[in-house]
Amino acid sequence: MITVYASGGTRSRRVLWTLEELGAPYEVASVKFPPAFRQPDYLKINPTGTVPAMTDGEVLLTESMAICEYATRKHGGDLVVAPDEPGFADYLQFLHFGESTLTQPLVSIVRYGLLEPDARKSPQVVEDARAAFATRLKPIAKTLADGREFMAADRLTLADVSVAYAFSLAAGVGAADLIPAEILAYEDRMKARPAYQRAYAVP
Ligand SMILES: N[C@@H](CCC(=O)N[C@@H](CS)C(=O)NCC(=O)O)C(=O)O
Repeated sequence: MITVYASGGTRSRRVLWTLEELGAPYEVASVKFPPAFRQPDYLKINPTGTVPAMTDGEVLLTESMAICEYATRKHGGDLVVAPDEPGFADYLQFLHFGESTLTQPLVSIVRYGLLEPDARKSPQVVEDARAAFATRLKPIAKTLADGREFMAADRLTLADVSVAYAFSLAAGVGAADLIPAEILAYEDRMKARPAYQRAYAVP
């Protein structure tokens, strides 16, 4: 049985959304956020203190998209795209872009705009991060400009799970104003999915 160590509003949402789409059995272990300060015993499971983490028997994974891929490969389902399918390159690009490029400026906003004590907050870092996020939305808008419903392969894939989380985080950190209408329409399509709603409702 998969156990997901999760905190509401975090990248745990990607994992829960994937598991809900797959209909895979899992249990949630709630972790108080930020874990390193509010739940130090969690460091015995994940020494980096980040969420999500996943255990499945002896297996431990601590990268959200690795957990999503693990669950998909283990439980079947068409959330991954094979090399011989149309959309494989877009799938790979946005699977990684969502975490490595799109989410990163938002992390700076979380830290230097919200979490740090006032003396360490930095309006300059937040401004720079907002600008970076706005720039990094451009490849998404360009890709969606052909009228596609999903990021790749004409169906929901882990590429959507990866990028859509960034939009929900942007809303949570006051950066939704940077997201153009066509991307918000895409996000609305994701939000309309019952599995998304079940996953994002987990506190
Ligand atoms: N690349 C990792 C990043 C994990 C991560 O940084 N999670 C954040 C919450 S969304 C966290 O736990 N931050 C607390 C900390 O860095 O101490 C993933 O995709 O799972």
